[in-house]
Amino acid sequence: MDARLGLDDDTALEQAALDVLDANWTGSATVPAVGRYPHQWSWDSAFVAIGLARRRWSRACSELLSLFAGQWSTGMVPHIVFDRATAAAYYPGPSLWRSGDCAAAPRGTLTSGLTQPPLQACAVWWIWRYAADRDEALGFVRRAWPVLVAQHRYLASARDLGGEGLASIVHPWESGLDDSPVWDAPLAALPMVHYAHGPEEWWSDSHHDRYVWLAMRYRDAGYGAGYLRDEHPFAVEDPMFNGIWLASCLALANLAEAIGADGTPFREAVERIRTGLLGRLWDDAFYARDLRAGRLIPIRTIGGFGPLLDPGMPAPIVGVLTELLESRFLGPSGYPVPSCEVRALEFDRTTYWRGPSWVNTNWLLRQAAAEHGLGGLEALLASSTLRLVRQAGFRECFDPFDGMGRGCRDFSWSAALTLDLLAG
Ligand code: 2M8
Repeated sequence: MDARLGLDDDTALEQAALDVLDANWTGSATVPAVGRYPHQWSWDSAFVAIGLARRRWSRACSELLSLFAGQWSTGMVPHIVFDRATAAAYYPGPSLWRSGDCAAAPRGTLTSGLTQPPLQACAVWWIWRYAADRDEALGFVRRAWPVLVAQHRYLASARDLGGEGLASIVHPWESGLDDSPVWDAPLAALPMVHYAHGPEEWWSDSHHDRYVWLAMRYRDAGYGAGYLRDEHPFAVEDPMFNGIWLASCLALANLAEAIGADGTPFREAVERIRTGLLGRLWDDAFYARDLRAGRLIPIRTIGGFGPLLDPGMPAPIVGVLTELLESRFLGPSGYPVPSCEVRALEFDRTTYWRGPSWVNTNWLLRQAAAEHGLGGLEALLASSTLRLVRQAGFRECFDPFDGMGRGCRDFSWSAALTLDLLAG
């Protein structure tokens, strides 16, 4: 299903989105796309739950609970929870991660050893916010609460590799913006490696080999926190990951009120992350910091707008970011928002996170615009995203110049967030 969906008919568009989500539902979770992504991914599931919260409330809860079953005893929520039935259909699968050999991994559930942007508390907030039955919602939030608290503790301890309040990612896959040009330099600093692996049409061999090599090194070090801190060769403080973490801390502070818990630690975490973002990642825009090279990575991508998710970002910074977004991302593209600055040498309109526009990052930026009272931007991001899916279907990503669909068809977060955008 990827024919033009009809420009005006919201009901048909909504039904088409629900059909995609039903087709991608395994009975316990939603796969990002049947075939190419046959397991449960962490931030994908958070986006799916957000989209379902106003349409299939109970399923939104089940989606997250299924992901939470993969949580490690360290508190880490893994980036993939594998479906044993389709284990061989995706590379790298459980045999690369070998989570079963790691004492911290859950028993009976196979997962990857990495995490992804921690959007889950925001998704739980969405579910709370749109619940019809308060008692049922309270029951769900109480179940999710210890998982989220442990997840956030893990980020603040094991992942504060720079010691200044920000969480580090230790693999490009943890960013969710996998092949972003931001990772080119830290990847180039790794030794040359070659592995035989499954067919890949997305990456150059050397990049993918390095992804696999990094994952194997971390695995062979027993996924230890000490190894990450002292030896792991890839450690980056990413503005999108940390902006999402901050937004989730705010959600936890709000959820604390709902269940009568203490929200103070999460409000303090918001302050700490904001200070880290401004002190460590801000220059003339937000950039990722390569901890191993000890420098900012001077490439402007969609990731640099993550800190806008903070409603407390100082107004002058919001002004600079808005200007940057309009002049170098929105203006030059017909179908925003490109994942890389259009005039950058690294920009590539055809390749995944190196140029194409994505529904999830559009949705995040729309949330950010709403937080800062930027009504025009909010409306533009909503309408241009709906225009993309109406014209090209629920594709994985889109050409930022002509809106052509790229990557998978019937992609879950594109469908789910369409539901949320239609609901206003
Ligand atoms: C992409 O990432 C996976 C690896 O995790 C892949 O390329 O195979 C990214 O777009 C990521 O953000 C997303 O969560 C995942 C599943 O949709 O696909």
